[in-house]
Formats: sequence, C-alpha cells, structure tokens
Amino acid sequence: MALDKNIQVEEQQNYGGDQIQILEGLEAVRKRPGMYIGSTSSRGLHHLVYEIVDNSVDEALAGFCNHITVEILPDNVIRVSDNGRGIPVDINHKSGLPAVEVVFTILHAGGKFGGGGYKVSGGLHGVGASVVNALSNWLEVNVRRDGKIYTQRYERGKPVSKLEVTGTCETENTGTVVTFLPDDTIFEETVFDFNILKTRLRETAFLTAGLRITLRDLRAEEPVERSFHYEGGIREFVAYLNNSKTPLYNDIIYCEGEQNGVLVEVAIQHNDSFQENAYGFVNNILTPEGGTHIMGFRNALTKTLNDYGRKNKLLKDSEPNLSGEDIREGMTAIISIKIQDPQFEGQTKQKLGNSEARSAVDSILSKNLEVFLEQNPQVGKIIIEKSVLSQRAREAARKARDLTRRKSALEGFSLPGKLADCTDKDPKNCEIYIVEGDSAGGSAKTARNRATQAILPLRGKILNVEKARLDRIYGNEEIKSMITAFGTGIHEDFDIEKLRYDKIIIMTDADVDGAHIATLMLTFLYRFMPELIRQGHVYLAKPPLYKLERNKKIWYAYSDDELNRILDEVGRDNSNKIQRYKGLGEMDADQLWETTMDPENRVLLRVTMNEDEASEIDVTFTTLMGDKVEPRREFIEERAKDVQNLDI
Ligand code: TSJ
Repeated sequence: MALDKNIQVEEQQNYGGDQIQILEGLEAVRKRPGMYIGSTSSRGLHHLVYEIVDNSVDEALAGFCNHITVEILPDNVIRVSDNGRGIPVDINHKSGLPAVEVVFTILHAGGKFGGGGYKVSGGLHGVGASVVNALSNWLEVNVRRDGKIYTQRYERGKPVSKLEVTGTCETENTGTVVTFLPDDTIFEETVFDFNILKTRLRETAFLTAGLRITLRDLRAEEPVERSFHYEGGIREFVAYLNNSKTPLYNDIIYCEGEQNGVLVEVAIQHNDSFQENAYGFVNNILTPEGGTHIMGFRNALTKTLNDYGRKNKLLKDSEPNLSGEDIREGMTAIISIKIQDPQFEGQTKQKLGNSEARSAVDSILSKNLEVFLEQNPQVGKIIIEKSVLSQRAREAARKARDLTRRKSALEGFSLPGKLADCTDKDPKNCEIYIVEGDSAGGSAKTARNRATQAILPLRGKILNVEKARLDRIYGNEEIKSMITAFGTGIHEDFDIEKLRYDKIIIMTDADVDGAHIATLMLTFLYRFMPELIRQGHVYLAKPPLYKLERNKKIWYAYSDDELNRILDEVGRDNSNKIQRYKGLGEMDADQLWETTMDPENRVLLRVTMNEDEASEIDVTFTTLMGDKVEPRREFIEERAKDVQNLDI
C-alpha cells in the first residue's frame, strides 16, 4: 500500500514544505502544553511516555509487535522500543518529507494515519508523537526497516538532522526506538516515578493480551526491571484485582465480540467483599466517569441475571427484581472497548457518549452471559443468592437511615456526645482531630485550641468497612458519630458544601496499631466519602517518635533520620536523654500541643490519591484490610522502602 495514501495530515495548509507553518503548529503546543497533555505537572510528564507507548500498542493491536520496552535512562531520559514493522520512512508526496518526520513534526499526524484498525492513540489526549517532540529538549528516532537503520534527531520539536541511514541490520529485524528528554523549561517536574509507570504499563499489558511490556530503571547503579505479559488479558486483570479477596466461584466470566465497529471485551468475577470494583476502558484509557459502555454493561448484567433468576425459580414471583447495585455488590469487572471515533462528553470530557457503544456492550454481554449461566448454573445460583442477601441488607440500611433522618428532623440537628466541638462556626477556620482512644482524646481536649480545633475520640479499632454490609456500617456508633460530626451526609445525601471542618486530621499512635487504625479510617473515608480526599481535606497528624533532652533543652524527632541529624549536631555523649514515644498517651497536654497540634509547629501529611491509579488504590486497600496474609506480606515488603509516601 502506498504510504502517501495511508497518511492523512489534518492541517492541509501545512503541506508543501511550508516550514514556518509547521513550526507554528508545534509552537502552539509549547505555548499551551496543558491543552495537549492535560498539565505540566508530574501527571503530564508521565503522559509523554504513554503517548509514545500508545503508538507501539497500536502496532501490537495491528498484529505486528509483541514486545515493548520502556527504559528510564540516567538523567530521566526515556527510551521506548518495540519490535514492530518500524515507522515508514518513504517520502510523503504531499509534504515532501519522510513519513517518520511527518509523524514527529505535524500536529495530530500520529493519531490519524494508518486508517483501518483500532488505535489506542486516538483517545482522550491521543495527540501523538509530535506533541512529545515539541515538549522535549531533544528527541531521537531510530527505525529498523528493510535491512537499514534510519536515524533523525530533533531539538524542541525542530529537526536538527535529516533522516539518515546510520547502519544496516537483518531484514527480519524491524522495529522503532524513540529516545527523548522532556523539556525542563516546560515541566515543573522532570523526575519519573517508577511506580506510576509500572502501574500504567501493567494495566496496558492486561488490556492487550499477549503483549509483553518491560519497564527498566537504569538511573541507579542497580537496574530495576519489571516485565508484564498476560496471555489471558483482562481475565488475568480481574484475577489480579481479586488476588487478596476470596472469589465466590472459580470461573472468570469472560466474553468478547464486535458490533457496528465496536470491539467489546468483558471479564467478571464476584468476591466475598461488599464493594463494586469495576473499571471501564475505552481504547485502553480508563474512564472513571463511565459513559455509554458502562450503561450497556449495567443494563445487560441486571436484565440477564433477573431473567435467569426468574426462569430458574431462584427468585420467587413474590420477590421484587434485584437492583443493579445488589448484583454488582462484591463484583470485580473490566469492561474494555475499542472504538474508531470515541466522543467524550461532560464537564471533564471523560464520559463516553457514543450510543453504538451502549448497544454493542449490552447485546454482546447479554447474549454471552445468558449462555454462560445456562452452562454454569452453580455460578448463576451463587450470584443470585448473594444478590438477594445484598437486597435485604440494603433494605435494612434504608430503613435505619430513614429512622435517623426522621429522628433528627424531630429532635433537630444534634452532634455526637463525645465530640468536643470548636467555638468558631466558619468551616474555613476549623479542623477536627479524630483521635484513637478515650485517654488520648482527653489529652487532646486539654491541649487543643478550643476556637478552631474539635476533638472526636473513637473507641478502639473502628469497623473494617471492607468486611461489613451496609446495614452494619450504618449501625456502627463510631461511624455514625463521624458522619454527623463532618456534617456532609453520605452516599446520595453527600454534600461537601455542608462540611463543618476544612481539615479532617487522623491522629493515632506512631506504632503498628496506630497505623492500622489510620488505615481503617482511610478505608472508610475512601469508600464512603472519597470527595473529602479528592479535595484535599484529609490529613494524618505526625506525632514525634523521640524526645531528646540535653542540658535542660528539648528536641523532638519525627523519624530516625531526624534523630540522627540532631544527635550529630549536638554531640553523641552520655548527657543525652532519649525517650522513644510509644503512644500519644505518653505525652502531656502541653507536649501534645507543641509537637502534634500547634499549627505553627506540627507536621501534617495530606492524603492524596492519583486517580490514574484507581485500580491500584483498590488493590492497596483490599490487600491491607483483607483476610489473606500472604498478599499483604508481599505488598508490605514491596512497598517497605517508600512507606513515607502517603499517596494511597
Ligand atoms: F509515533 C511514535 F513515533 F511515537 C512511535 C511510533 C514511537 C514508537 C516507540 C513506536 C512507533 C511505532 C509505529 N511502532 N510501530 C509503528 N508502526 C508504524 O508506524 C507502521 C508501520 C508500517 C506500516 C505499513 O503500512 O507498512 C504502517 C504503520 C502505521
């Protein structure tokens, strides 16, 4: 196939070697990078890598590539290599440039060419290689094709050499290598995070069955390498997400199909938890806001299971239909579609709008799920029985909630008895300390600034919401008092405008138990009020680990490193008195104020979450809070080195 027919460049006026026009295109990218890659923060920086990798994934989807390697070289240079056909190098007649140069110098060329087939690079920010080139200090491309090695170099988007043959290779040895250094005058952050790349590349490997993706970090003396390769694709993704949970049946329900140009793949397995854990992907891009593909999925699931339950008398005629929520309780699922021209809608342009996606997912899943249930009646029975239990718990929870609502309407708004509220009523100035144990709660009440700091002591370990159904959660005293104290309500009643405190500060002992209680608290907030975390209202207090006394002077150290720094400064001899704090209770109120609560001196850790890693956050919580010991031990060992990193 002639290449010039294969390449369509959007900006017609850019043709004919009109260099100025072309440069203007990329200059626009440098002027307003956010428009093209979302942001110039760490997120945008990592996005550059995905933009390049997506091109290799397209080559894999087309069936010509089965291995992609991503390397972080010293000085945060990135190298992406694949064993595909190699980007075409012949001259594109319209522009007079080699095809590969068009890819790197003309805006949007990347997502447009090679018509036919499904392109992940045509997605949300799928703006292609030219944007990465424009935002790189330098970029080098290396193509192996027809027994030759071709090379070209660019600086800030402009070619500084012609495409040249720089060597030869076996004709069977084909592929593309792109190496680049992100421009440090554009990005606020230029250091790559291995874990962020690892999560995303693992996800990409799950979504592209059979493709191997290797990630290598060559910045330190000891190279670090991870390789991802899943013959089972999204089936293995679901198994991975359920790894630390107990599945309710062994099979992973799986189907794939195509309808009106939409490729659909779905994998489902229920576990004994009470959370829904479903992720939709459009052209390999996560869609947290959902859209038509998710609507089709939900409709098919609810209808097929109700029909199945009725037909097989698992649901009595007298019983109401199961709701979608009942069926999705404890369900882990991946819905992955590939579509030629995805339309994203809504405020954040993250919600899929294509109506053909809804009907494709709906009919492909309905057909296949019905067959699966007929062939696996034991699985059908388990899902229906679980859903009926969920339905009853939901009904009980609703009644309990209605009762509370009616009660508070009668009695007026009443705060929990244990809360020592602050006097200032402007939420902007106020903070609430959630404190473990009544005794630490007592010191905190004495220590606090009554005007702006409220204290809510909780008794012992709070309920693990990963392991409880809704009715128990809403019946739990500690959880009820947090909900009323915050003022926001919960679920469909949740309203962040009603939040009574700007900061919610979790204060626990600096030991293993304290960390466990903090995790239980975060789990509750993440599952039931994620908006509080998203908007940055949730913090962990950091009490000191050591008190050092020397010649009547006192220092507090919040880590072993800090203690050593102080000791180096003041001298290591026997006039040092070092106390290791085992709990908040060992400090008197003055010390607690000075070290942990005084806004002038304290250390607060803000809890954040990276929405790009949504599926990984779930793995974090269920691994930490689930019953299985082995996955938890592995997880903690793997993360032990960056425990101070609070991104959940
Ligand atoms: F776009 C890019 F430069 F960012 C990039 C593209 C970066 C990397 C690492 C790889 C690639 C890439 C592109 N890998 N493989 C391809 N394949 C093609 O561009 C290609 C090859 C052959 C034909 C053909 O019709 O013969 C068509 C295409 C689109």
